[in-house]
Amino acid sequence: MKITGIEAIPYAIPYHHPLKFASGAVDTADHVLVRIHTDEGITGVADAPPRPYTYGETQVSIKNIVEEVFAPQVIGLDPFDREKVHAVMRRTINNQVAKGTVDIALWDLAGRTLGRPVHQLLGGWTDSMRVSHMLGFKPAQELLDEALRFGEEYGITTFKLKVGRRPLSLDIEACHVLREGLGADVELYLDANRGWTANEAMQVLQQTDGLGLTLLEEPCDAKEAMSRRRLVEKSPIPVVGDESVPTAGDASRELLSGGCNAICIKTARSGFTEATEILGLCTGLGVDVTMGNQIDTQVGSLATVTFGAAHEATSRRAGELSNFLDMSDDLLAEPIAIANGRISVRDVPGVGAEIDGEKLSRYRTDR
Ligand code: MUC
Ligand code: MG
Repeated sequence: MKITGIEAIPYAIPYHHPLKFASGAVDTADHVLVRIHTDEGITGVADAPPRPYTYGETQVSIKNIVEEVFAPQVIGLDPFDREKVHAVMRRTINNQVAKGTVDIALWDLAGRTLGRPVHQLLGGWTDSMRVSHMLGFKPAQELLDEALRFGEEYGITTFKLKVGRRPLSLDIEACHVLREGLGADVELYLDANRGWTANEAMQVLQQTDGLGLTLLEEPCDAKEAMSRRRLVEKSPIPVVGDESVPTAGDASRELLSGGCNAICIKTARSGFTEATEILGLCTGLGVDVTMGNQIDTQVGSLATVTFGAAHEATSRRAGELSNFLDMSDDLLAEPIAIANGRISVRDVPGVGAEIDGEKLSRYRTDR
């Protein structure tokens, strides 16, 4: 079997509810759909969400790196020789989302060729994941209304609150209002996207003491190594590395240097192959993992469920899987359903992301 072509198709789908967070905001899914074609007529597909404020990649850079740099060196390889494709991609530094998307498309291709769901090829642990919903910047009462609505409509009982605002009182108030309004049984955790200093994060932890928050993600820039290490040592809850740990090397550096003591795995930037390496590091070291969301479409969210449900360690916590609900539309032919707070894997060959051709024609921006 041989790879005969790779397409990187830019498209844009507006959000009806933009998401705001400390490092940026999203009001349009200006993503890239990657399709890997083969001489057997089987095609693998995956979605790339550009996040310039997180990794420096843009829609244009992802399209170019995939089509102009990777494709010429990868065409002709057997898609099952994944390590050879990775050797090609390793020759270009960074560009994690472009690389992760190619990797997921290869796994999709493998599943479709073998006639097996990729969640089984990866591990086959379970058939669904509990959903955590991400709450962006909003006044405290609106955050509570949104959380209550998601609890009622979808059965979601875990919420990640975007924080990292100044004055700190904005986020501290939001934590108190959410806990008061949602009750003790709902899980709440924080993600500051590097918005604070380590010392500010410490103040927030002190002033939210007793609220039962479970995790604190990227409180400050991981490059502020000394103060961040002090925070990790003193924090009563795990400090999660997210954008500081896109690769297995980054994860080991941050864990070993005390920059974090839990890891957020995102398939959008690590693919399934590097996500497996990161997961192995974490389980080996006894470190908790979360399945994060790169503000993914339904195509991307399906990839996260596929990886998360495949392993025991990634299924323990709720995965961040519901941002697509804020989009006005999607490319997935059969929409994802959230029932009783859970999303199921698809028991079809591959990852299960069948693309609606008419919608792709409508939203693609290159024609
Ligand atoms: C997250 O967990 O940080 C926001 C920026 C980004 O790159 O991902 C999102 C969610
Ligand atoms: Mg994060």
